[in-house]
Amino acid sequence: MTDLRIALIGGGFMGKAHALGYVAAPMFFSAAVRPIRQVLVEQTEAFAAAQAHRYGFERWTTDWREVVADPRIDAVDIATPNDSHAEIAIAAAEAGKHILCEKPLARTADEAATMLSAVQRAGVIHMTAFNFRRTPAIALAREILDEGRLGTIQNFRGTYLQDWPADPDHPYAWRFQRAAAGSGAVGDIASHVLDIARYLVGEVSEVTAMTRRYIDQRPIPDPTGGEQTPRYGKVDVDDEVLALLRFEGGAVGSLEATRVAHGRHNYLTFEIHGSGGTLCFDYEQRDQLRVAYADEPANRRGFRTIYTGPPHPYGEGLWPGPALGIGYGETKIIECHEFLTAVAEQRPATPDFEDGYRVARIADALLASAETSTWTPVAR
Ligand code: NAI
Ligand code: SOE
Repeated sequence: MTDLRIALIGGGFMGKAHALGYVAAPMFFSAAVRPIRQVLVEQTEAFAAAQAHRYGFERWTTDWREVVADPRIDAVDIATPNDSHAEIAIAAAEAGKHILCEKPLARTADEAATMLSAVQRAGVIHMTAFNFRRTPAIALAREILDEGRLGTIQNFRGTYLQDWPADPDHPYAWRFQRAAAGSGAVGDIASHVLDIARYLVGEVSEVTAMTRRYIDQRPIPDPTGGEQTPRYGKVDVDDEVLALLRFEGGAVGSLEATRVAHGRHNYLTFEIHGSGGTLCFDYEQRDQLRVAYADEPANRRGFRTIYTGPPHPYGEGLWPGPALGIGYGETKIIECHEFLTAVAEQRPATPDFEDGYRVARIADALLASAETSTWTPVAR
């Protein structure tokens, strides 16, 4: 079996998730290649060493450029904040490395376009880490839609409501800075809803949106832990986006994404209405997909709940009983398996940088519409 030697750049939240993916993918699914956790890159020697030991990487460094140029590396996994995705991905593509890059692919669609061009020129495998579409219940929704019994798709209603920074005293971080993140809820969490909307319904042609920022500054953590008067960082991105969508296929839709909905922790949901029925999903009940078919007898019509398990997408590799449950980690394990398999089979991965670029185009249109308060076409 061929080894795939991986460099992981960024050892934070996603560094952990991706490392788990590489460890566990061969445990859950038939391995097409053997992922080797070769090198972990972080910003300081101490943290790089600590995370390399924790996540089982053979070596570590603070210089991603050295790693990307290293002939001993086959694939680069980008798990850094949004502002470094493009530079690293373009260098990795030019060095002939396959790439798994976290979402959002970039801070803007134009930046994403440079990444897409680089990987297309290089002919490497490329993937954007929209992992939620790997939730078995969401992949099952895709299967049900392909069967056609839901008829003509009329409406997509998507939400992503969180409250992790709803407290104004939540510390300042890169996600609150346009220069580092590109946008706030739009790129950080609405991007997931947009990937699911494209995956299940199709391309978005036009949007009208509004954005809001409720918290304009946040305390800058004091590394010394001193008691001096806290300093504050200016927040220059959105906390919330509300939008109406038009799809190229004729459906319409709505999207809400916010970071300040107290009590909503990871409320990623969709509801799809077709002429033949409805699909409902709530990530906080992620092993369940609810479906209602219009052609049921009148006295039997209503929602049924399907609990995903062995007969459903990815079931052959996950846990052996329905409703044993999957977590966030399994979505990353499945995602890493898809990346490894695409590389082994030398075929495009999904979702790829084209998908990441398309989502970025919609995100740009949402932000532009919020500025002009007009319906805004999504550039191709
Ligand atoms: P984080 O802040 O927890 O970790 C980022 C790490 O990257 C930090 O440890 C930082 O030191 C390191 N880093 C920054 N610049 C670097 C450089 N030049 N070289 C090496 N290391 C560098 O951030 P988090 O939450 O892991 O987010 C990383 C990316 O993953 C973002 O693009 C974010 O949007 C995405 N993300 C995706 C999720 C998903 O569900 N798909 C979930 C959370 C984050
Ligand atoms: C914060 O909103 C965050 O970590 C996002 O960055 C991720 O993409 C999402 O999966 C979980 O929440």
